[in-house]
Amino acid sequence: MLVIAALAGCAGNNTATEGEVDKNAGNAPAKAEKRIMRIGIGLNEDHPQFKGLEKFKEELNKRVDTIEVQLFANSQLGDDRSMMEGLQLGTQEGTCPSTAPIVGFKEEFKVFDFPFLFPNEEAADKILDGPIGQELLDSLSEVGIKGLVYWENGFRNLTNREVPVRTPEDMKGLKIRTMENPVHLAAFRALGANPTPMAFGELFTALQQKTVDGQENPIATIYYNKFYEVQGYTTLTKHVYSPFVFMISQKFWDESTPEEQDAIMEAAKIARDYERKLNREANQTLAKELEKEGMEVIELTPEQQAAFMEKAQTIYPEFAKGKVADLLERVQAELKK
Ligand code: KDG
Repeated sequence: MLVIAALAGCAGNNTATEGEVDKNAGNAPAKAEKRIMRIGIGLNEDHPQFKGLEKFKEELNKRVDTIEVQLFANSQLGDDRSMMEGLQLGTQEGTCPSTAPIVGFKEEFKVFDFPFLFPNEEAADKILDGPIGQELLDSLSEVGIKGLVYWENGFRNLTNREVPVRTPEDMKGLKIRTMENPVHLAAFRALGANPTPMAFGELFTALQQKTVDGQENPIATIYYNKFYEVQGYTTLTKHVYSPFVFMISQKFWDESTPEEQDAIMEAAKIARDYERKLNREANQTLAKELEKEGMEVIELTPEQQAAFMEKAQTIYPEFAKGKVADLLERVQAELKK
């Protein structure tokens, strides 16, 4: 409790004053204090996610001069879960996690974890940018978080150190790091692997020290985080589409003026379109670069991919329950239209 109280105490200090106001005290009117918006992510500065945040900062600066955005990559402010807790406490203002770790805060986000749900990015955009996606973003307010918009992480693929995986049988016994999410863990167990949850910031070292044999992430992350230095094979399983949620603390949002709120939302949307474009280009082009770095990149035949789909989807009944089942049905119905 003491730690929480101390952290919450710091939160009130998130303002900065522009210029040397003190020297002019009594002469010129003091310039308005800027509120600081600290945004942290797990990925690094090369990833489209960080470029998207830079775009957000630029666009926000064009619109208001009362907010100073500060960006932190490489889990400098913590992992996805602890950063979201920071948003709730008001000790950090923004972050952009994959939806998978959000299920610890709002179970309904599990709907995006069902393997092989979205056939392509456009189908994902349709759901995420439509009423279902909005409903889920709005529900975050109940846990002290303002969900702004969805950005893209992308279709996840398997990498591992030693086996050219082409069938679920090839994964037998492989120790695979997943995000902290029960649906992902179950799906990898169903595929025959030995999954273990871990924060992203610990992953490279775990691969290097062989604590785990493999992991799963979109191509852009595999490339920009240099996983090719410690992994031999990428199999293009595309087993799940990971959205990012760009989110800020409800406290920061509520303390913003209507003008600032409009500016935050507009900048977040412009940055979303920019980030998705960069990310799609990266996910299209970087497989070749992985090969140049010495990785074998395995493209599955439709039959091979169907074998992964069949096994992974056996977990649907276990997790399609209650509110999650209703959402899943609505997503599936919408995708059929
Ligand atoms: O910046 C986002 C990352 O923290 C994380 O969500 C990336 O997909 C990810 C993973 O595998 O943890």
